[in-house]
Amino acid sequence: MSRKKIALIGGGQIGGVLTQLIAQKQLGDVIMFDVVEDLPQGKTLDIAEAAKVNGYDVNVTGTNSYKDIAGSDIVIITAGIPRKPGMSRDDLLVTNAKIMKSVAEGVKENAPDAIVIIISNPLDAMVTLFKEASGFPVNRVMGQDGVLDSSRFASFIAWELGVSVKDINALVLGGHGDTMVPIVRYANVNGIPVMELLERKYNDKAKAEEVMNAMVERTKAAGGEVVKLLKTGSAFYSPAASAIQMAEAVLYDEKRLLSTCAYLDGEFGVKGYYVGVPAILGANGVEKVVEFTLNEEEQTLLNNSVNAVKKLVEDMKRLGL
Ligand code: A3D
Repeated sequence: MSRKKIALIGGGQIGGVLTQLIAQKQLGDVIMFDVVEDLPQGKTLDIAEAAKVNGYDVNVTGTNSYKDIAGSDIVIITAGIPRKPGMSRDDLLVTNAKIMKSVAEGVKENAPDAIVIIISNPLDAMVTLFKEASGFPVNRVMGQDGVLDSSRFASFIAWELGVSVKDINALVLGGHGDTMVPIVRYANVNGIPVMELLERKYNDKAKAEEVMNAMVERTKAAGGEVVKLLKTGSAFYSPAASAIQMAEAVLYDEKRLLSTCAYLDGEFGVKGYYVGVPAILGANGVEKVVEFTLNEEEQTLLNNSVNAVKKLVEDMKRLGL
């Protein structure tokens, strides 16, 4: 069996960590594309030269030509600018939409059969734009948001309860913005509801709710918290790790049920938009969006988040992007 080929479009902070993870996990050969001359060549040369020490045996190369991504099985896109302190993801719309259009053309022309995972922000709008500009079928175009947002939520719960994060199940739905929806009702520690554990810890229902609300708000603002501390860019280790989990689900046909920015065709009452929902990821990309019953409050919050995504998509159209 020949090795898989993974193209990374964007060789910045996230692109670098993606390359390292792919090499260390030996998921396939990496071709890193960037518009900046010599950057992808230099970054991949550095990582390739650690192969002996790290014990990996895949090819890691860089390019400024889309032709070199031909035959890629998976394309992961991080091209675009990240946030600076004080910016929202939506502030990146105009710049990154122009970049995403050119990326869609390059991928469509040179890797027409690839499964595409997008990370560039504002995420839901960029995934929509890629799908429209490339004409790829919806199962082969997805965005990474919920894996990271859910991981952040799980981390806060684990730290609060003093248990391993491996035992936390926590799901975040909706658009990858300030309106995202952490689902409190189903957050659990190996099946035990988190709310019950908090109530027992504090022996006080109101205090437990207050602590949970703080974790929900921290999850929603978690990307901004990192931006504020870094001052020069946004999170890059955790977004890369999250996209790799999705790529592994596709490469190994794992049928993982992961929170994914996926195209909705009526599920959760949403039609024609990309939003974060639970979906089964396997060899065919997004194989199925998995619906479950939301209570009234959760549905209202999700609708609110979908409206924020709709607004961005409309803004893109209005601006002719
Ligand atoms: P950064 O380190 O700036 O890397 C972006 C790279 O894109 C740079 O190397 C650029 O040269 C390159 N680039 C610019 N224009 C093009 C183009 N036309 N074609 C190819 N490459 C191009 O940013 P980063 O890696 O930190 O972040 C990348 C994107 O991911 C940003 O839009 C972030 O906002 C976004 N991001 C998303 C998440 C999610 O969870 C969804 C988390 C963190 C960051």
